[in-house]
Amino acid sequence: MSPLQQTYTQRASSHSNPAAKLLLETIERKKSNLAISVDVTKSKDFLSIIDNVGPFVCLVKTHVDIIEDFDESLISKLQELSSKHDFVIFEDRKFADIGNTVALQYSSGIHKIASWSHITNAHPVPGPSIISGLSSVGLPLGRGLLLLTEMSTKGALTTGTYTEEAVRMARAQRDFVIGFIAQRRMDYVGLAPGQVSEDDFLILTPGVGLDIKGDSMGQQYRTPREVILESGCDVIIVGRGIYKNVDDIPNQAKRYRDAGWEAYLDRISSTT
Ligand code: 5BU
Repeated sequence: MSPLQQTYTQRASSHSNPAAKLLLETIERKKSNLAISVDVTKSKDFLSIIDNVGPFVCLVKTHVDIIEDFDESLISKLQELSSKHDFVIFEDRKFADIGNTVALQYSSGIHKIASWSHITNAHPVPGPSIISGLSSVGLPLGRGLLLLTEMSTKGALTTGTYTEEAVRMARAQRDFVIGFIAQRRMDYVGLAPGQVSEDDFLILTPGVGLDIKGDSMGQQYRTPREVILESGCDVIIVGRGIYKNVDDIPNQAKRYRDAGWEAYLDRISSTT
């Protein structure tokens, strides 16, 4: 059965990767397919936003390298919030180097991403060795990887055969690759017409906004309805749309959570 016809819970039971299972179960438990992207530079703001949106999100997406006053205690505080509010952690590191280097970047340095981030992501541009390198560190820890097969920005080069080859790479390493950062479902990409897909990849989608269509630096926004119902994606990733007005953060989080969940319920009822 296509992932489009299944509930998040049904899909959780067929995933063997612990990070994928955890995310799908969290989505259903919290009735939220909303991920917050917390792109702020001060630890205090970072933790405060997460504590405020925690009840409404299934996942918190981080860019730890932009935090100016980073130290290890930030990670313990993030983990405490993850237990308090029941959300999954995704460091949006976008690895893009040879296998040996990405394994070191993932495990070591100041951030030691693999030790705390359930999910991370990588550009497929170096070829399958980037997956093997990251998998050598992440798989024993029960982590999951998303490949970037499409980007939300104007003029992105992630199209055509690049996207197709990336999906092929993912199919070959299904134990660690749990899905894609993309703008639509990827299960059928690269298959011959009529060929049935056995895949259930998670699709996490940035470039989501309810009020504006983009920013001044090439970002493009679509609504939760377009992303979840029309394009069949699984998780909406929202950043500034939620936290740009500091006094309204919980309200905006709730608004995006409701819009994402309603679009999912409509999708399930229209395909079953
Ligand atoms: P925004 O404030 O909702 O525009 O933030 C979007 C986030 O998603 C930001 O952290 C980006 O780094 C991230 N992102 C994106 O916007 N588009 C992409 O194609 C990818 C990541 Br990949």
